[in-house]
Amino acid sequence: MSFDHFDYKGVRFIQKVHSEKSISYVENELKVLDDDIFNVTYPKSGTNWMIEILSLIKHNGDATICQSIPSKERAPWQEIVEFQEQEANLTQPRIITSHLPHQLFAKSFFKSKAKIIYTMRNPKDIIVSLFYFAKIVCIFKEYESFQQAIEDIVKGNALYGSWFDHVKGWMQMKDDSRFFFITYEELLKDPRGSVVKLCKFLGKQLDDSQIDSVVKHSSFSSMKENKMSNWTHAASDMLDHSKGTFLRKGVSGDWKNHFTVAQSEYFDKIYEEKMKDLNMSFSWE
Ligand code: PPS
Repeated sequence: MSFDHFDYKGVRFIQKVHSEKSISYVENELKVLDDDIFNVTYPKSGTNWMIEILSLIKHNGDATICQSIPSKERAPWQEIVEFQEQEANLTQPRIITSHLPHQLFAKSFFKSKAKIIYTMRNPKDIIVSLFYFAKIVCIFKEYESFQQAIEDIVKGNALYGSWFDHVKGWMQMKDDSRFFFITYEELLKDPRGSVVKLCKFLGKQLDDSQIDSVVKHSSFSSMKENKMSNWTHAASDMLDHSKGTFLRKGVSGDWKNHFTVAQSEYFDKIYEEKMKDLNMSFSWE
């Protein structure tokens, strides 16, 4: 995927969406509040799914807000140029989304009691998701081949830099009580159990029917139907809706339909080398 980009402290950003000023604002000026909830991910890891879950938890399972306010306004991306305008409209506890790597995150977070939820996904499925995403985002040039999409992740040339560095950077916080990490695969396997764990982490007490409502309204089928969550509200010069849908397949393991055996072995070898110092295993392994 190619796009007009600039690098900020070695990380790749999108010219039309970010600016040095908008990233530096988050890094150095954003005033993090103690009850802020940050939804942090590498792109295509389940960001929008977590926005929906957190929005529903915040509103005790009531889907009214999710069905009336677009996800990008309910839980805006803090590093984009429009964020400062959107920030003014957020109600507490604020849900703020970010794809920023650990080293560029808001300095004031580290002195606060705010919380981070970090969602990870099998990088092979991220590659597949990105491959299709590149077809619908107007400012991206489509990949010429699937191998190119693999190389983008392997070489750290995709947006927001290296997936490996992103995960390793954020995992430095794995034992911090303000940090909760979960995988896309766990969310798929046990959505209700995941919501219960999230509520516990957030100190939110929901009864059984409220939890059921969170699970129901954040399901792939509900989100695909919900115009406020499925990105059909995005302007046609941003997403080309004739080329695909944002909520594409919503499964794990689709990589098996796209990687050749050789590509899978190539990626596994690089994965092993780059992740060996982390000493952690994830649910997709
Ligand atoms: S982005 O552009 O970085 O914000 O994308 P992100 O939201 O992180 O990831 C998009 C993928 O998440 C899938 N998705 C879901 N899967 C299961 N259940 C639910 N509710 C759900 N919501 C979003 C979405 O379909 C993209 O994955 P793929 O594999 O492309 O389908």
